[in-house]
Amino acid sequence: MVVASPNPIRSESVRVIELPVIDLSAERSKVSSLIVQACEQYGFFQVINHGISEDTIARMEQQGLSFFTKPVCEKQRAGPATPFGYGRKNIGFNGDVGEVEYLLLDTNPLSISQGSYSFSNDPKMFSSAVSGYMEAVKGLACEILDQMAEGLRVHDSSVFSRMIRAVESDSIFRLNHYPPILCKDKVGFGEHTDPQILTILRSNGVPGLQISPGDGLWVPVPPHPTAFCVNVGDALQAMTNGRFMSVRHRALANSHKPRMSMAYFGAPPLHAWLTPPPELVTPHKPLLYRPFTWGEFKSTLYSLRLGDSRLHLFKTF
Ligand code: GA4
Repeated sequence: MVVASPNPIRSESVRVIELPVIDLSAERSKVSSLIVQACEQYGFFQVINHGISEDTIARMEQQGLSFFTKPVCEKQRAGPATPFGYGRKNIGFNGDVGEVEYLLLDTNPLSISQGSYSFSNDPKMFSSAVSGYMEAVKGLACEILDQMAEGLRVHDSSVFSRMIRAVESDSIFRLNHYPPILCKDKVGFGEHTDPQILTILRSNGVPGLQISPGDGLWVPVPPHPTAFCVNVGDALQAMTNGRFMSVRHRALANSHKPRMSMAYFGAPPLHAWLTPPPELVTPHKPLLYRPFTWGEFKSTLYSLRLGDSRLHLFKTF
């Protein structure tokens, strides 16, 4: 459904789309076809009845919020975000900035259990909240990826989930904090697509996320009280031979309330090849991107700016 909405950034058109809210407890074949439809149409959808307990989410949210309320010098004890640690304003290495501070964490279970997390008042509690949350969102991401493969009628239904289940998976976890900014409609995190396979996002109920369906419009995604927001990343667009869309999105800072989002980015191992399963390459749908590894894609994206398109550099024609 499309409805008119007041324009949050002057000179830009905005509309409201109700993103599909998919009930994961519904009948499996129905769920998988709804997921495929959403990925083809929007590249984004929300999931409810996802099986992740409120307690697991609340524990992580509470640890994240208590980290961001610390003075900057204490947050800096997490080290610089190169690749894991605390960062503020600067995004990536090529001059992108935003009204955001963040904590980037490794998702590897060994790194979590051995991580020192000395920046936290209670490092053990922090580590247990992260490992509980990681296990849960990774499980959810794998379940959704399996349903995608089933909905696409791909014979090997774990073809996508296998990549993020792998011990050497390059998945990361990011906590973003957008302090309230009096000046209205400031961009907290500039427009970009997510490079990985799948993103599982949860925010603290404060609006800010917007997606761009590609026609120059920005569409706010109002926060849902219990859902996770799921989106397709560049790697999945390549592995579905362009059937699923990795859609540009951004986050605005709120003028009243602090916004915190928690994003799990499910990624393949560095050596994994991002090629589509055979069923998705046909004479009518020839191979859209040349084969490349996640490692190669990752070095390309870190040489570019946040808002740059990257996948087209790998196109076959
Ligand atoms: C966007 C998605 C994730 O937040 C992220 C970001 C990464 C970073 O902040 O270091 C990147 C950005 C993200 C894409 C282009 C490059 C890399 C900043 C940047 C300019 C952690 C990721 O994997 O890619």
